Amino acid sequence: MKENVLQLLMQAKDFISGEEMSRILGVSRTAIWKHINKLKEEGYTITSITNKGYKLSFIPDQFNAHELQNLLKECKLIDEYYTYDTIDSTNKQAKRVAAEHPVTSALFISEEQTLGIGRRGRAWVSNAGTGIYMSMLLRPSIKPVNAPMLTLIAGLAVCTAITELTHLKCQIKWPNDIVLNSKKICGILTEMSSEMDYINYVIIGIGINVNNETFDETIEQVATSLKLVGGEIYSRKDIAVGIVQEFEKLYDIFLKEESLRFILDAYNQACVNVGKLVKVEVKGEILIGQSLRVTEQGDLVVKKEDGEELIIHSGEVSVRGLYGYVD
Ligand code: BT5
Repeated sequence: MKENVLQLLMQAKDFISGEEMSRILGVSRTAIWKHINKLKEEGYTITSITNKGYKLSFIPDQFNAHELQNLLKECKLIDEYYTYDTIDSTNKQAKRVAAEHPVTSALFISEEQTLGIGRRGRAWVSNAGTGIYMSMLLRPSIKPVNAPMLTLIAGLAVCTAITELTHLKCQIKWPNDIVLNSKKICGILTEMSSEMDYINYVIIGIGINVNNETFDETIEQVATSLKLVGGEIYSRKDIAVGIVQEFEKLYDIFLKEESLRFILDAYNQACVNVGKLVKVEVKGEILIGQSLRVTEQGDLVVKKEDGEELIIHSGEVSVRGLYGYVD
């Protein structure tokens, strides 16, 4: 009900009376008043004037499903929105919802994660209120083998949206990190449920350090935030909305082409690996070489010292100069 009161306040251009809200929502004026007070406690500024009613004049930077839906009303990508104060992992929650209920597409965002996950069982540190922890549940009609390309599409969308909104020049570290000043500000985890030739669903999880001021010792050498680099507090909501909008533009084209050809120039320009010395772990073996480019299938081409070019599909890649790798 509180969400419905908020939605009416957001829809009203000016004041809306308690009487009108109680009529629309079928509850008493006292109930409306109680929900208004709860919203005020959560940081919303709501002006009230006798005989005129209530007017919403400030919205805090917290995620709210109705508000996101409203901000993304032009967006065709997402059917349902779910927001949480706390959750184990938005990727895990997306999987649970996908299993229980036949939703086509959805966006999950939480203020914090208690068990945020990275690739290969690693953890994603997800402190309350400072970052963006979001997952998109999608059901693309593409070949399962092409699904990993969605990580690269998401990476470019995050990089473009952040650069546009903050004017901070971030770069992509193939295949799933976004870096700023040689440290990690974002990680992307794409998971899939599929059969041999059919995708049941894909979940694209995105974690971004936005207004963090410190990091615990497990990640302080590798992590930074937009605030630490830009010196400002940034709106998590604007960034999350900007990413979904940017992702939708690229995703629509990708569904038709099932290739990364259309973003290749932009991707390679934004990709911090290109031209750098990299250490790649492939099936337990460490290879050192120079990264040349990312291909339209989303692979990284690395030239070894003997001149042989390797096509890397996935794996652990350390880029010289990043996250403390200097030798
Ligand atoms: C990733 O894994 O970078 C993917 C992270 C995806 C997180 C999102 S948040 C929303 C959604 N829900 C989830 O539960 N997950 C997704 P990987 O490449 O394996 O990198 C993990 C490594 O990044 C860790 O071992 C740390 O070294 C480092 N790390 C962990 N938390 C970090 C943070 N907040 N900022 C920067 N680096 C971090």
